[in-house]
Amino acid sequence: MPTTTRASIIRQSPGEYETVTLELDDPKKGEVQVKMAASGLCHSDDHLQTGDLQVMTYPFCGGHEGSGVITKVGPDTPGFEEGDHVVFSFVPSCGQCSACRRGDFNLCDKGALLLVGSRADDAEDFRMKLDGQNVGQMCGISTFSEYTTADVASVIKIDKDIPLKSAALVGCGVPTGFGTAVKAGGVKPGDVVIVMGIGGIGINAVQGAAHAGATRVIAVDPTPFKREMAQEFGATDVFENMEQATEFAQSITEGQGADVALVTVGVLEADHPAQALASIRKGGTVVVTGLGKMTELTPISAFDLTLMQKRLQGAIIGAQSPHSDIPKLLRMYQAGQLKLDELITKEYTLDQVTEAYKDMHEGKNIRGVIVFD
Ligand code: CXF
Ligand code: ZN
Repeated sequence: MPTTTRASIIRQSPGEYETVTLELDDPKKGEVQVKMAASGLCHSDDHLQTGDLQVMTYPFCGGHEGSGVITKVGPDTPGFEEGDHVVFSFVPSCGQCSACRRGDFNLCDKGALLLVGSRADDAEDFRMKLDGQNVGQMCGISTFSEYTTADVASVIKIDKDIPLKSAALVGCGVPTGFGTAVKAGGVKPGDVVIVMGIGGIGINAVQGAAHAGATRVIAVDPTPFKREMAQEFGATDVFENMEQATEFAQSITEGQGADVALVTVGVLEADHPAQALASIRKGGTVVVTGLGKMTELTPISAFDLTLMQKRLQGAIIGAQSPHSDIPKLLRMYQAGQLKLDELITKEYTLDQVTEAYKDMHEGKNIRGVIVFD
């Protein structure tokens, strides 16, 4: 018996989120159904509204960062049962494909259809319907919905004493930002690090860089509120723009520049990677994590790359391994070593997605979160 669920969808891109009632499949083999407790409002779901990120199916149900409680389990879901508390990872990780077998769990082959929003093994098979029409699930999970059904490759069981509202954030923003610094960026004790853009990702890059022992965590954002937040999460220095940050990094490194620059802007523009490359020292690393118009090309200085031996690294979910690194982040939270509660600026209802993204664009939020009844 399919479940009905209220959910926030987009009918085209550019477009706007609206709340509708969908029919949701019961879990099939390897799937669970979850009653959502909370969903983070990541900038990537807004990229669907602006059209920067184009998906392959419309309507499309948003949301890729969330937590909840299992209501139904399908066959072949060992280790999961009704009542389990879970968080979703926005990338699945099956443990069996060639990417997982070589240890690149964040690059799992099951992620190939994330922007189709169908089941991972069949681009025509969808778990959500609107009046009989297929609805794509954002990243195969769709957390902007009272209930959702997903592959266990995207689901991580968590301790029941972790507040679900804060736990939701370890599905995207926290591992993406933290991993951008500690894994993809390889920040080391004593490093000088520039974090370019302080939103839900950049703030966690700041906390990751501070955690990894960077002596200077230089946060760059034009919004005063974001710069203040960055300081609360471990930034040692804050600037409005990259020119100022680069000049400062050079001034404390005998003119060399930062060791690592992390591009965590909300909307990636063509010249951002080059700006970041100009801010680092010879042999330093730039990590590009922000999303923008995904069809756009980015001009890069071959001089910087070849003769200065600079490294330009992309990262998805901060190059973290979802099924091992997400539980680690939650253990750090439980041990008081990672801030999660403080990331949440404002709570919204499911019907307030558009309003939440308006607040985000006005620079009012680090992370808005939908809290379900
Ligand atoms: C994005 C990456 C592109 C697909 C949607 C999710 N990552 C994090 O927000
Ligand atoms: Zn996200």
